[in-house]
Amino acid sequence: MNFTETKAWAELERNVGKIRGFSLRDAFAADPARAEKMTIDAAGWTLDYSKNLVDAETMAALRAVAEECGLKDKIEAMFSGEHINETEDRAVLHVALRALSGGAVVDQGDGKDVMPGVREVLDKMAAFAEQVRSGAWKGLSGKPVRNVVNIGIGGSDLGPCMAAIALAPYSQRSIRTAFVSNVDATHFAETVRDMDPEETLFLVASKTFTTLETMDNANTAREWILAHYEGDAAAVAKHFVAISTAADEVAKFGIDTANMFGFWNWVGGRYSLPSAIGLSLMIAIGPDRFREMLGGYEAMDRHFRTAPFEKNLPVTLGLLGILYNNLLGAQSHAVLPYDQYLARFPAYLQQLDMESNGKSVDKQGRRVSWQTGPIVWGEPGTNGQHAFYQLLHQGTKLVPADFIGFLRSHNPLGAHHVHLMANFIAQTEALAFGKTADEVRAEGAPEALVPHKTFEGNRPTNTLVADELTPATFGALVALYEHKVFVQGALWDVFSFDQWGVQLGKVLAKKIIPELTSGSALAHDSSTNALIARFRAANAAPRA
Ligand code: G6Q
Repeated sequence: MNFTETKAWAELERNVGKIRGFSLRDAFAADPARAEKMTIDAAGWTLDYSKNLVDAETMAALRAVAEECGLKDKIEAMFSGEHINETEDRAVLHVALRALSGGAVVDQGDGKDVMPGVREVLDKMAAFAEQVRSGAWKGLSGKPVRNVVNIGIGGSDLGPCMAAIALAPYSQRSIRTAFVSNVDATHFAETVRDMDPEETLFLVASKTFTTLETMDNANTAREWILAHYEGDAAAVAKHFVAISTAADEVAKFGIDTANMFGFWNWVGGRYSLPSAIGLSLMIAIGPDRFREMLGGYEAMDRHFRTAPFEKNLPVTLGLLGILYNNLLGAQSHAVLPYDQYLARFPAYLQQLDMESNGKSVDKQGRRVSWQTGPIVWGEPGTNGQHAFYQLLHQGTKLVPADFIGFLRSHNPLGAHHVHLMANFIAQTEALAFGKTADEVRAEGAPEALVPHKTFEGNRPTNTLVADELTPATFGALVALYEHKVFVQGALWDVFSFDQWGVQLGKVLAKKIIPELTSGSALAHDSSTNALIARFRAANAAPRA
């Protein structure tokens, strides 16, 4: 059942006038305990959702929608290894990657417990990470590793890249962690330009080991290493390891499969950070910190699975998002981390959310008549304030936003953290309560300027706060958003764990590759033909 078929949704639709007319000013004035009543905690995080356009009745109705849709059973189906990724006939068990304090987790497809494999790979990663960190792992010429370069794209890049930045305060600073993803050679060239090949270790991260971008970058990296060692093929085994599910392809590349870290088809790319795909992160922060991160993930997983809906963080975030997306017409959702270490978190979330729920057919293959996933975007505060917040405060669009902040800073320099957090707190206050025309007038503004200086307010935000950005709170934060995406996909009745929408462009690019470098006849549309012809002409002419 999708959300539109529930009685509770019909009730919400009947009350849409009342919900649209909701006033945060009035609600806070009427109930001094509103913030307290609308604050919930889990896994080191506190969510204050009181600055949303909801009262207790609306929240109860949203939770009733989730109940009617059978959300509880759907959550259980994921955790118990059912093949809920039906279009690929796979279990969805990224939660098993961090279920380290529990017992068996069974893939219902083959009836096997996946946990022995999970633990084995984790131990193998830990042993390898320690070798690299201690300097015991050496390049061909005997030098220890100073540069770890992860080559991967999409799910094999965004998670570890975002996490390596987020957990930099915990990293071993003598080793630089870098990421090459784009097939644009600039990414490789600029990343390695100041690196000594003898001190560089490449992690080729690709579930399939056939992805065009990753294989181009991996081949170029191999040439770069071999050029340095005058073609000595023994260098490949010392300077490359693989993270993949495809042993044959790894061996073909020349990487010793003893130095291959496996994972499984029940781990989706965008959910794979806690798998071997996180090896670059583990080398950076060490196996103990990596396990602390998994502990944070697991704490949020447990909360999601067991907490009643009214106290459940992922469920609450998911339901509020549905209210704005499906009842109040919001097209996008902003994520605004007030922490420089979370600079890449919005980019990571774009894939997590938009690749999961950017679908337009339901599970029966019918075109949906409702909106599915929002456009997710954001930048770290306070930079965003000096850029796009104008639109958030006074624009014509409804943009629900999540503000994410930490009570303590890793860099307690001068008054920086006080200033950062003052802005963090002030923004949600300003968005919620605005400034009336009378308040502007009372400040002595000329009448002509009053409309320009007025803030309507009533702009909804969530505030998420943790004590400090640690591996554990970080893991819990990622799990929180993974499960929020799950909740929304479940209610929209879409398959959140496939990504067929990325295929077509890949297939057409493969067809166009030989066309760009030959003079073959072109049979595309006139625009595509002209673009190809233009590229051919430019590259046929000698470079000025
Ligand atoms: C994520 C997607 C996708 C994938 C990349 C890389 O959920 O599946 O982003 O991670 O296309 O794929 P490989 O790891 O197979 O190279």
